[in-house]
Amino acid sequence: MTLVATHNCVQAQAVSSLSEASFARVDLGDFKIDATEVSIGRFAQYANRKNLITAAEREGGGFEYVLGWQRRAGWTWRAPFGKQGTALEPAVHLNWAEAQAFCLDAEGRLPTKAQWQQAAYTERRTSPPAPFVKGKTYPYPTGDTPEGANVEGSADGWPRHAPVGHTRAGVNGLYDMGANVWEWLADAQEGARLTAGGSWWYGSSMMKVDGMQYKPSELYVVYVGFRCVYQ
Ligand SMILES: [Ca+2]
Repeated sequence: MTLVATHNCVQAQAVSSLSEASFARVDLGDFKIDATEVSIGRFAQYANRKNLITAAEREGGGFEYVLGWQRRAGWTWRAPFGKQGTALEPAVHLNWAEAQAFCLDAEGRLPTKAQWQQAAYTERRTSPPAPFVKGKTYPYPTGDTPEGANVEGSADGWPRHAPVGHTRAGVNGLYDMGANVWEWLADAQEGARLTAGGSWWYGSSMMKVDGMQYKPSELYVVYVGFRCVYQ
């Protein structure tokens, strides 16, 4: 199967668990969007083809926040917490330009705020499964409540990030638009780029639309990943 054959630099064990679900796109009419955050396995295909060395790899490792930003040696998109990640974990420790370059290579782009907001909160499917209602706008990407998302703490089953597509599907059948990892958006403001959805490090309030935050576009940290949109 060609999909698996191209994952030559991912551990054999990880390759076998890279499901095609992490490549799925949802058609929202005006645009399509990845059903999940971009996974390590998917990013590996691209990075290996491009012989890509990311800023986190070049500069000594990505960051986590412990009473301030602290660099962690060896923490990269391949090894989000310092040891090899599995193929379905979200790709993190990537700055805005690295995320956008991936999407452009896939013939897409990072979502605009308007696109991401529409996808995350307003149900567009013709016949969505219960409890979702076509045309309804929800406060959370999970629906009326944040239940089912991977937020702070381990009560949700995930003390840190979850593999993509493993939490409960939310509005428009999308996974982890709320929490798991923040997602880079296209919108810029004085050297910063917007991020949306919150993460496993935050509570559920950051999943709401007003939880979006601008972050320095050069930032590469364990809490921020991305997904792409396609025309
Ligand atoms: Ca997310």
